[in-house]
Amino acid sequence: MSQQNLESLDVEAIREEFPILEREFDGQQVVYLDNAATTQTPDVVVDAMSDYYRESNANVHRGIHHLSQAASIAYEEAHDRVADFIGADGRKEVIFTKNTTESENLVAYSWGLNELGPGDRVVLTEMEHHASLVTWQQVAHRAGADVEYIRVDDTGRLDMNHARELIDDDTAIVSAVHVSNTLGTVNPVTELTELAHEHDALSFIDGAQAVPNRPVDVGEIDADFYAFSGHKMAGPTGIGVLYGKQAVLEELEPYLYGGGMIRKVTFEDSTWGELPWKFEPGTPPIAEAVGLHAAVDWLEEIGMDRIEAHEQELAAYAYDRLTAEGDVEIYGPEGGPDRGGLVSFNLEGVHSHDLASIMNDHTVAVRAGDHCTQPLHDKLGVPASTRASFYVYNTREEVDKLVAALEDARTLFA
Ligand code: 7TS
Repeated sequence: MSQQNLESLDVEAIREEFPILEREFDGQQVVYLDNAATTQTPDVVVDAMSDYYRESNANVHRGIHHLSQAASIAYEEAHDRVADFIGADGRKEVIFTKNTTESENLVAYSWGLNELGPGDRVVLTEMEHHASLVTWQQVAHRAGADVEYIRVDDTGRLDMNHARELIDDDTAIVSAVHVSNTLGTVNPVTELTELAHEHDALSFIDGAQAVPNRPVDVGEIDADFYAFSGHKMAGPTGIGVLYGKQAVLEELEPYLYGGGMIRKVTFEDSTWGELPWKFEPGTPPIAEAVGLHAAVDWLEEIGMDRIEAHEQELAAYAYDRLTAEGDVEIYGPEGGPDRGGLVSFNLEGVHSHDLASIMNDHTVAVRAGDHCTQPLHDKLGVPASTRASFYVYNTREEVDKLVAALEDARTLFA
């Protein structure tokens, strides 16, 4: 995107909606570059949630009274808004969960434990987050199914020839991350879904690092399932989304049982209510749904294509600046269309935890560790990495502060 278009994204005005970005520690303003873990929350989202508690708080789906009706409508409308945002066919395809991890577990338990068996193959990628990798691995173990991993090549991209070899008629599901939270790679998820469908397998896409940062249309991708979290997209913690194709969800057994999800209960047995409530027993995250609705409104007002372009520009800038340092190893593709807005790296001779600690002395907030991708780090041959991840409110000056902090780390540790 051109500099002119970037300027049309008024980052300074956006930053004013986030008072937390003005916080200072030891007299230095925080530089928040840990957005892949959790993004900050704009005032409109905080206000929407506190207005809900002040004006409409009650339990949903139960009451005849005014407040319960107001809460129910707000909760249902949040489903509609999210459905519209990701191109789903309405609220029946949008299940609210706690987070991406729970969305993964819902499908793995409900579909996987019932449908997988010996001889079946679950195909993952080597860059899966543990939310997907551990969940499918453990459910496959219990079901007696095999797990295979699509290789990551030297550039940090998926080896699609290997994908074509692995995805065969024994494959029951392909579960792939849309954008890697460690490598930043944007994966060809439509192609992977097509491959899965050619072999009558299902496809599950982990969109935790995609939906917050780029336009996503689940209809275009055609995946059977797609998951993401509210707290990585300017929304609150405590709410996640599982999109599922209605026809697939209708066939699925519930994962959790209880109140609010049933049609008829006798002492002997029970039948299930309509989608999506069949998968949302108990009191759901109502205020969080209201907050997520506000976050989606806020993101769309800015424009997902502009958010994507802004992050790509920052990631490319960070990639170039870090490469120019000479003693920094960066993982994943070069800055460009198939890299999302994050950069993981190591400074020669310095452990990532030490580096993150030096960064913190400069009030630069980055992540150090394996980012819940241990097997991928094993493959990269490093125990950990340092990750800077960007959002719509970050600036080039903040990238400069990150790079400037490297000098201290060299002096102290290298
Ligand atoms: N999938 C991906 C690709 C992720 O990046 C994360 C969280 C998850 C799933 C799990 O999301 P949750 O909301 O259920 O926790 N990733 C990170 C991270 O990179 N650092 O902290 C959390």
